[in-house]
Amino acid sequence: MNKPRLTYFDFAGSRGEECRIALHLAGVDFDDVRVKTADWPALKSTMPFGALPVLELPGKAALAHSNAILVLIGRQHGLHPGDAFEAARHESLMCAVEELRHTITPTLRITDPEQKRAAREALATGELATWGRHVEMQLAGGQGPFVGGATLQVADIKLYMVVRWLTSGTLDHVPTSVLDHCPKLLGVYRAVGEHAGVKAWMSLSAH
Ligand SMILES: N[C@@H](CCC(=O)N[C@@H](CS)C(=O)NCC(=O)O)C(=O)O
Repeated sequence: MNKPRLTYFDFAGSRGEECRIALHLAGVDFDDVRVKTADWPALKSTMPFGALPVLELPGKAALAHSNAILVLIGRQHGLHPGDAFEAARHESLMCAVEELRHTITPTLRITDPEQKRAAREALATGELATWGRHVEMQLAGGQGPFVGGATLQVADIKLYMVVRWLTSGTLDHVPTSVLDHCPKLLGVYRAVGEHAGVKAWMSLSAH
């Protein structure tokens, strides 16, 4: 291996896509390895924590957990705050995204349609709404449009990806308006989506 390798599933979303966008914005030439679902069982036990994404850098051990990967890329390429407290503030938002995903994941496995509806409706009016309020309060003091002000950093990518998912309508019974009470957060989402580098990645990866 002579260049960085990012391994994730073969779709343009969630934790893996966050890392791909960060690598792209950082200008890193990387191998974008996309694992087919059928190949995953054989690979799972070879990954540091049995999950993806995983980043490999020449001469280093494989690195798992999306936030650790994002922070590393951010630190190495100017996409994460240099100030320790400001960095921790960004990381706390990134942790909040992971916590939220862990709240949602069990509802992805519900097969009974009525149970799923009940769980998702409760999620939308409960944990999702509360999560949005908490994030909004964290963003309240900032100038925007990004978490740290005028410059996009890895925490913005993390928030973008989860807001895109939650407001896309693909999560059955979660209305696309679920975060309408969070104008600052939606502002981060819009600003990331309009960022030239992010748009460039989207058009590249659409092919
Ligand atoms: N905390 C980890 C969670 C990783 C995770 O759960 N990844 C999912 C895909 S988004 C996965 O690998 N699922 C397949 C499996 O666990 O077998 C992270 O942030 O990277």
